[in-house]
Amino acid sequence: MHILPLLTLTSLAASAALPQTDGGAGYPPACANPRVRKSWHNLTNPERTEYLRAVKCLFALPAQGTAYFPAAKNRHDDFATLHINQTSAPDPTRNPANRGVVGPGIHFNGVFLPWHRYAVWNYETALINECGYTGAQPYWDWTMDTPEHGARFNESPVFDPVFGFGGNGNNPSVLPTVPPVNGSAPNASAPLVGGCVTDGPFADQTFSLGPGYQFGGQEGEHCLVRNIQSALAENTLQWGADVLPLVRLTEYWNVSLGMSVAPTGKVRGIHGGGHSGVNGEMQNVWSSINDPLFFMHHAMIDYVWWYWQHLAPQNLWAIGGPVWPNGTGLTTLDSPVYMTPFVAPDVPIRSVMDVLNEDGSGVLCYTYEDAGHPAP
Ligand SMILES: *[C@@H]1O[C@H](CO)[C@@H](O)[C@H](O)[C@H]1NC(C)=O
Ligand SMILES: *[C@@H]1O[C@H](CO)[C@@H](O)[C@H](O)[C@H]1NC(C)=O
Ligand SMILES: *[C@@H]1O[C@H](CO)[C@@H](O)[C@H](O)[C@H]1NC(C)=O
Ligand SMILES: *[C@@H]1O[C@H](CO)[C@@H](O)[C@H](O)[C@H]1NC(C)=O
Ligand SMILES: *[C@@H]1O[C@H](CO)[C@@H](O)[C@H](O)[C@H]1NC(C)=O
Ligand SMILES: *[C@@H]1O[C@H](CO)[C@@H](O)[C@H](O)[C@H]1NC(C)=O
Ligand SMILES: [Cu+2]
Repeated sequence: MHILPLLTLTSLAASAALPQTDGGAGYPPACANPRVRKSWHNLTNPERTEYLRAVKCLFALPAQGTAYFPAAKNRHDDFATLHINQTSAPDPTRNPANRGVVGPGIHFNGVFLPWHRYAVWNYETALINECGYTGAQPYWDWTMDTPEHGARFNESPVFDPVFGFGGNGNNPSVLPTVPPVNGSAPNASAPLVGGCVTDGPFADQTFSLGPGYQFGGQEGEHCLVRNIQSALAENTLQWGADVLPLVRLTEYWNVSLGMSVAPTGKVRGIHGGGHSGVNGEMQNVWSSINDPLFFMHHAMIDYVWWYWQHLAPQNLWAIGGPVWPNGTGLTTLDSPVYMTPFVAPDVPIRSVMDVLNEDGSGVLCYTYEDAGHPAP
């Protein structure tokens, strides 16, 4: 059985659930023509090629934030610098000259989902406005790459060398330097990373931000590293066993935290499962955003939040959780989402709650094609 009635837009329109009329096709006036995000599994090969072309275009455009982060070389790097800067690093060994924020951060707190939603939206906007991309941001429905669907994670179409993002690193014994970290950061001495990716569109791409919280310089340019962990991913990313227990939770903060600390008691939630499943750069809490798969994964995380937001009327505007990962402060709809100055204006969380902007006060305009999985 599938959850079509509650979640497809056609049924929303048919049931007159939308508050205002006539933005066309039942969409609200402020969002008459939403971007419709589809599962990568369901894109045609020409659609996949077009997305990959646009991502490569961002790598070819100059950075706009070099006044703040001189090591940024291209437009893709601009997003990396913001994520690194916004990721909390209470580490006294961090070089003060390039440490970025030592603050509440964007993980394990209430702004985690809104920040990443707004980041993906701005990335999608850059693909469209700066690279002429004709589609919407796809999402990586990794539940399709698990035994639940008779599939293997490492055989996901996202790893295709021609119509995907390329595959695994080629040298799993290589352990690039990752700065020592404490707290909730990855265990740097664990064998987390493999080798440079050698096929696909990003095999020759070099990165000047990261690894870790470094804003360039120390490590020089480095390759894209992956070390796919299929067993971990397959055990963490199934719809029935992992997503449903999460979306059955009824409080925003429980859902948000549950993305990283699984309600099932497993070591990782679906957020960590995607990052650690790809591994390498994707495993890095700061510089995972270098891997273009970051945006595919976070679109799926956003899909799950969006899905939950539409499971009950009170969910759409539900917010909460601490400001600091240590539990201090309370996140509200007025809490800021930082994206300035070279990606997008800062907005309050309330501006990114409703992806269809039904009340006209927000900044987003997109929706998801439902993945067609069983309802909770
Ligand atoms: C980096 O983080 C610091 C600390 O919060 C902040 O003051 C600064 O504006 C950020 N820089 C950019 C370019 O976002
Ligand atoms: C990391 O934690 C260990 C164990 O608590 C401690 O000995 C070390 O000084 C910490 N390092 C940093 C950089 O905070
Ligand atoms: C970190 O990883 C190493 C290598 O796998 C392991 O020996 C060590 O126990 C781990 N430390 C923690 C704190 O998990
Ligand atoms: C949310 O999580 C907290 C802490 O685990 C728990 O006490 C509370 O009952 C949960 N709320 C719901 C509605 O599940
Ligand atoms: C949490 O972190 C903030 C910022 O470092 C600090 O001011 C506050 O005292 C901490 N709260 C607790 C309960 O540790
Ligand atoms: C994706 O394709 C599969 C197989 O063709 C189909 O069953 C499913 O309904 C499609 N999903 C969406 C969201 O279109
Ligand atoms: Cu992040």
